[in-house]
Amino acid sequence: MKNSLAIFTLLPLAPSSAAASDSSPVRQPNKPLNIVYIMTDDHSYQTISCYDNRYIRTPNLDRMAADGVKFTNSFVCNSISGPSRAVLLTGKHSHKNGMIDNSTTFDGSQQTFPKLLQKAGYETAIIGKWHLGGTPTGFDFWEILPGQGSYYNPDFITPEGKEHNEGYVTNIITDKSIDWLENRDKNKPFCLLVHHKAVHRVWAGDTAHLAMFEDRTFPYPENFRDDYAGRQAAAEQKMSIDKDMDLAYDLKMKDRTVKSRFRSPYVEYYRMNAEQKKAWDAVYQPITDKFLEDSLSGQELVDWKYQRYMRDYLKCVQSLDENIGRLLDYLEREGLLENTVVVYASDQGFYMGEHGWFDKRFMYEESLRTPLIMRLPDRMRHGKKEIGQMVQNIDYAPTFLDMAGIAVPEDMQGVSLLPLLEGKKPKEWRKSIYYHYYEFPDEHNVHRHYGVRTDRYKLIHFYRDGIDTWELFDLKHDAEEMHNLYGNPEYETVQRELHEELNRLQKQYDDPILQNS
Ligand code: SGN
Ligand code: CA
Repeated sequence: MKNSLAIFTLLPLAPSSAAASDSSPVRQPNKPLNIVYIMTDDHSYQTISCYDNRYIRTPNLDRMAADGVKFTNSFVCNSISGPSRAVLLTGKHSHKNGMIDNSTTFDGSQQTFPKLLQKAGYETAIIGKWHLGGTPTGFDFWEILPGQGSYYNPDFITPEGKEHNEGYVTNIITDKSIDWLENRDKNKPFCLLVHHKAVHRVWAGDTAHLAMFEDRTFPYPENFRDDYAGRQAAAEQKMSIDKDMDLAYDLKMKDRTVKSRFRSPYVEYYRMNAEQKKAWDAVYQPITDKFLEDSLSGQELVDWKYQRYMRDYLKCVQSLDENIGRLLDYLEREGLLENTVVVYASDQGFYMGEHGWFDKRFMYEESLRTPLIMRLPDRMRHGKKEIGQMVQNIDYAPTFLDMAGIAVPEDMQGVSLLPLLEGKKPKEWRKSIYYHYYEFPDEHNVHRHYGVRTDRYKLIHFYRDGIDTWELFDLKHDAEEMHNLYGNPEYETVQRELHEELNRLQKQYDDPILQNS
């Protein structure tokens, strides 16, 4: 097979500086659109039924997609929490907003879309996970989780100090969001960011859902037993279900004979009140007893870990979906849906056993992609339920500004998605996306890398810290990204064109690390 076809025409992106067009049918001058942006943590598109129905039904997320649009090629710039949140706020790649990894502190003095909305008369709020260090700027109201926050009986940081809450975090974030909507200044348009903790590790479900999925056995992804041949960085990671998922900490086997790498493996359990502990023990004690009795090893143990992981993860998704339903119902009851865009996204994708993994970080599909659903008011619907153009989280800030009728600043690197929502087919839409990940070694040992993805191909460079490897994938023939084609003579032209495209993107986005340096 010869692959000498041109991979793309090099078209410049539509300029991000284009001021919002006044002829847009979606905005009504005297009634600016409200924005509710719901972001979850580590929620994979594989576990949203309108994207993938193998694992769980998510009727409320599906309802959002049915009453709006689902993006089928939605990506992040840097697959990790803090950086993703900084990209969201600024509309800029990590090297431009300064938040390159989770250990950096976000410079809150810079331009963000909530600040620009505020200036234009919006009331702004953020509730839930912040994970950018310091405290939020650009918000009239904020209540945030400290760091990663807790699932059970979580503390929040508020402008008045620390506040303790009894209950389960997903319910509490939703309650707080509804309270804020109820008590906001009703003369102003609003933008509310609802940032959930779930479905982050250690995947602790609400007591109401603990028994769910226990009778299910989930199918294995095709590349569950990957040998990482030809992919050094993939071989060196520490995020495998087999080797790195902890029986006590991650999988909740609470018994003094279960060895753990963690000094305090039962963090969530020790936060629970007596009633919560009782509900927890009723589910996990029999599972622990059976686990000790069976003393599994080898492949049987790996399979058992995968099933446990899936069940616990899905319990958290169940609660998210129900709470999203609760928030949608509130908006509907209040008559707000007719002038509010409700957006759903995760801070990045997640591995549900693909390559044998949990976690994210890599530029491979499962963590490069992120779900993106927008529930639209009637007047914005154009019959098109799926948007296939490549979009990235740098685009959210320009989109929200455009929705509010505010000109998108020149220095934002994303582009407004409003034309796509309006059913237009912009001729000059991007043909490739740029990615750059920096957090090494951290606990999962994923090497630094950057790369380009087109609709068919992906080129990645892993660099620094003892690695200098390139990977090239043909997604049409190898959707699982198991065969590194870099250096394969049949892909010589493709490879050269991808290098050129990568160079072009690094120039366009002004990333100082050029591939040949
Ligand atoms: C924690 C997790 C990691 C995870 C990072 C980043 N460990 O450190 O597994 O990769 O967060 O996640 S844990 O023991 O604390 O759960 S992120 O989504 O916040 O970027
Ligand atoms: Ca995350």
